[in-house]
Amino acid sequence: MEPYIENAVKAMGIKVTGKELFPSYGELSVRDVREKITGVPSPSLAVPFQSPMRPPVMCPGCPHRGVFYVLRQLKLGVSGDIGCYTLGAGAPLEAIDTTICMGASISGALGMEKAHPELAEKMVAVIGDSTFCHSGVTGLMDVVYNGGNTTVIILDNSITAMTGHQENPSTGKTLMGQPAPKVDFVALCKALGVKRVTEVDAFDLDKVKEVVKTEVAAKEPSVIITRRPCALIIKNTEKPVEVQECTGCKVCLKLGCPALSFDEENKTVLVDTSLCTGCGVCTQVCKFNALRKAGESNE
Ligand SMILES: Cc1ncc(C[n+]2csc(CCOP(=O)(O)OP(=O)(O)O)c2C)c(N)n1
Ligand code: SF4
Ligand code: SF4
Ligand code: SF4
Repeated sequence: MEPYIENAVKAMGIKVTGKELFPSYGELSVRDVREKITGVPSPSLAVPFQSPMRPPVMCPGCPHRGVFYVLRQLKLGVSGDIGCYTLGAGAPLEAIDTTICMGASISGALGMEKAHPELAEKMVAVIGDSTFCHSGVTGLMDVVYNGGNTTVIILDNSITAMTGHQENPSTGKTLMGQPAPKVDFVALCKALGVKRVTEVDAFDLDKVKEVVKTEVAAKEPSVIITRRPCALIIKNTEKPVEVQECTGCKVCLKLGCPALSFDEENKTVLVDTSLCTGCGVCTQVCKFNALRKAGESNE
C-alpha cells in the first residue's frame, strides 16, 4: 500500500490527495474509504448476537487433507508454505507449525535443522507444486549444497489452486491454456542432487505414513511427491461414502472435511452426500469401519 501511483501522479505536477488520508498498512474497507472521504462516521455494524464461528477449511475431497492428518499423527514438526495447504495449520488438522512467506518452507526447515541438528528426524517441509516452481527449487538446491538432511513433501495437486486455479510450469499448460513443456519433479529433484525421491498417492494414508517415516529417518535429503489433483479441477465419478454403525468416537472429524458433521442427539456422524466426493480418506481413519465407500460391506 505504498503511494506508488500517488507519487507518479504528483511527479506530473498534478495535485493528489492520498496518504494523508489512507494508511500504508491494513485493509481498505468500504467503511474506511467512505469515512475518510466524506468525514462522516459510518454507522455501527454491531449485531445483537454472536455469529457462529466458521473457520476456513479445505474442500471435501482435497488431496492435502490426508497428508496433514498423517503428519499430525506422526507428531512431526512441519515447516509450511503458502497455498491451500496452509489451511493445514488451522483446526482441526493443526499440523503446520510455521509459515513465513512463499517458498520459505524448505530453507526454513534447513535453517532449523542447522540450528538444532536433532530436529532433522522430527520435521518436514511441505510445499505446493506451484510454490515449488516459484521459489522452492532454490531452497532444495541449498539443502543439497549445505549437506542438509531435510525431508521435503511436494504436495502436487496439478494446479495453483489457492489463487484461482492457474496453470504453472508443472501442469503442462501455459496460463492461456496452450500446451507447454511440463516440469518433471522427479528428474528436477534428482538433477539438484537429491537421491531419495518418492512418489505417493495422496489418498493412500498408510503408504503416505510409511514413506514419511522412512524418509525422515534417512540421513540425507529426501523429496516425497504426494500426487492427486485438486478436487475442483477433476470430473469426479466416485460415489459419496456411507455411514453404518458409527460409535460416535469423532476421530473422523479431526480431518476437518466439510462433508462430515456430528448428530449430537443420535451420537452419529452424518455425511452430506451433496458435498462428499467419495475420496475415501475418512474411511481409512475410522477404526470401526463405520464409513464405507458406497456398495462396500463393513464385514
Ligand atoms: C511472493 C508471493 N507471490 C504470490 C503469492 C500469491 N500466492 C498465494 S498461494 C499461491 C500459489 C499456491 O499454489 P500451490 O503452491 O500449487 O498450492 P495450492 O494452492 O495449489 O495448494 C500464490 C501464487 C504469495 N503469497 N506470495
Ligand atoms: S481448491 Fe483444491 S487444493 Fe484448494 S482446498 Fe479445495 S480441493 Fe484443496
Ligand atoms: S464414523 Fe467412525 S471415526 Fe467417525 S465418529 Fe463414527 S466410528 Fe468414529
Ligand atoms: S470421502 Fe470422507 S473425507 Fe472424502 S469427501 Fe467424503 S466425507 Fe470427506
